[in-house]
Amino acid sequence: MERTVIIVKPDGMEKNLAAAVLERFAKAGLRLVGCKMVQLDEKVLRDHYAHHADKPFFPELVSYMRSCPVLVCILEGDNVINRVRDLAGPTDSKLALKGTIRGDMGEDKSRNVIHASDSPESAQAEIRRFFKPEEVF
Ligand code: 3AN
Repeated sequence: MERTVIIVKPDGMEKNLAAAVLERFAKAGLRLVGCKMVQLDEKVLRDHYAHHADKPFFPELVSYMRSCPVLVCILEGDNVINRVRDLAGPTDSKLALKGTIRGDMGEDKSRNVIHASDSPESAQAEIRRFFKPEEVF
């Protein structure tokens, strides 16, 4: 069994899409083993997006992710990291196929509804970054 982290981003929260997003994962048979609403701060976002620190969109990305509370969840299932990324669709919502979360609910590269861990190493780091051990079930 593998675990992954998803974040319903500010555009998803503002559009009240959190339940619709979680329903897609539930219908795919993935189990929720952690879930909380949190206001992310600059420190945790700089850590989370460290691989984008030198990109021109980095300051905007950090301020966007701080613009309202988000929903951070851990999902569990076989091959869950790849399955969740397939259900999410590619980063640019405009390129995402209908039927994917980003294709159906996203707008562009930044307002793309969710974050999803991209590897087992990222998933482990993100579980530790966003959750205390007692918040994971
Ligand atoms: P993904 O979220 O699909 O794994 P990453 O890790 O490449 O994509 O990017 C992380 C986040 O950085 C994206 N979800 C998006 O919010 C933002 N981002 C990535 N590329 C761009 C871009 N070219 N312009 C604006 N924001 C971007």
